Amino acid sequence: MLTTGVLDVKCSVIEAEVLIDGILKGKSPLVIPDITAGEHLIRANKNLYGISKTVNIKAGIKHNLFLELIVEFGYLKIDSKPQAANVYLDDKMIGKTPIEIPKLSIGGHSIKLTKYLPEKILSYSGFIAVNTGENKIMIDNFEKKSLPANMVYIPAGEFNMGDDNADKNQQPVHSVYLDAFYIDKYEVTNAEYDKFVKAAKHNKPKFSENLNFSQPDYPVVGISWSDAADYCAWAGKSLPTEAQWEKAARGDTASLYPWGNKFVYGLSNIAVAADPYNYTAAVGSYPKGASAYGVFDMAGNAAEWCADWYDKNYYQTSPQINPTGAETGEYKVVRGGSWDSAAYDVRTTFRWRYYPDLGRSYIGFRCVYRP
Ligand SMILES: [Ca+2]
Repeated sequence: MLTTGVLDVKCSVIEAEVLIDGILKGKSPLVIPDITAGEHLIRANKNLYGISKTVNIKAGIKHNLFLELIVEFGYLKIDSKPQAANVYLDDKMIGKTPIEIPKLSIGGHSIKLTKYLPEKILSYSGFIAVNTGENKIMIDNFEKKSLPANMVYIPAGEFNMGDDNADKNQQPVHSVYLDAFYIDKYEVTNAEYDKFVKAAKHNKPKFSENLNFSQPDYPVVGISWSDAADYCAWAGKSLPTEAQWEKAARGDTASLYPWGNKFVYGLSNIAVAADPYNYTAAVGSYPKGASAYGVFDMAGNAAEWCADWYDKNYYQTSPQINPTGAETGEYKVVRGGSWDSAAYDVRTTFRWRYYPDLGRSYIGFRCVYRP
């Protein structure tokens, strides 16, 4: 018994793509000699034109279908003053202004723009009704948002990550592009962390009763990776990726220490006899040891949890744009060395790691902000 029919598709434009039930069958004009009997969704499109039609195929019958294509899409250009704002179309990041979307379905679409400036954040949120043909929108009425206190702006751009003269896990040196972000100028302090403990009813850090570590303006230590991540989320921030951390520490010149290429005594709280601190020190105690971007204690004091899982071979396969570390692992990345580290271990490229569940007296953290 015959169970198929014949479908002959012609369109108002030649060489339109013909899809049957979502599967591309070829270009018009097109004859399908053995289409199963029953209902099928036939679709044709070319450039900004398209049409869909349901056809009920009968066995043993030839169906002639003519599809009149209509404009289903519009062209949209989004621009802004200032330019180079991040563009989110229907909640998906699509690039920076000015940007052209050559084929966008007609109807309402949401547009969000953000631009990070050193002192403030510009943001815009709205809708556009896209019509057939050309649509243009120019956004210059940004809302100005202020930044949380004590955050440093790190501009978008490339920097060199790694060190070919150091351990294998820091090789090879590779160029990384990062979107702009803000990073805490200081390590998160006990006083700041205590606000979170009280507000979120979170467990206290391990050394909250130990006077060597518990002063309000000292970095919080003895917290697990999840404690640190929870704090960041509570503060509307996140842990830095390893790449963000390294860029904030070494600046555009790829310096091996935050202040330059040579180790200098007295610019960081590490494990040396001449150092006035046996354990942690108040954050920001070494202003001359700040990074080129003005971020403090990126060498020593508390070592710092990063967002990434650690993989010693990661630099060999790291994506070039906004890398976020290994998919999974046993350890989380820890950066910057601590009051308990030797000079070699507080270099900006030095990759250390630790078990995420364990809090240690030499590991703290800081946050990044990307609203
Ligand atoms: Ca530090």
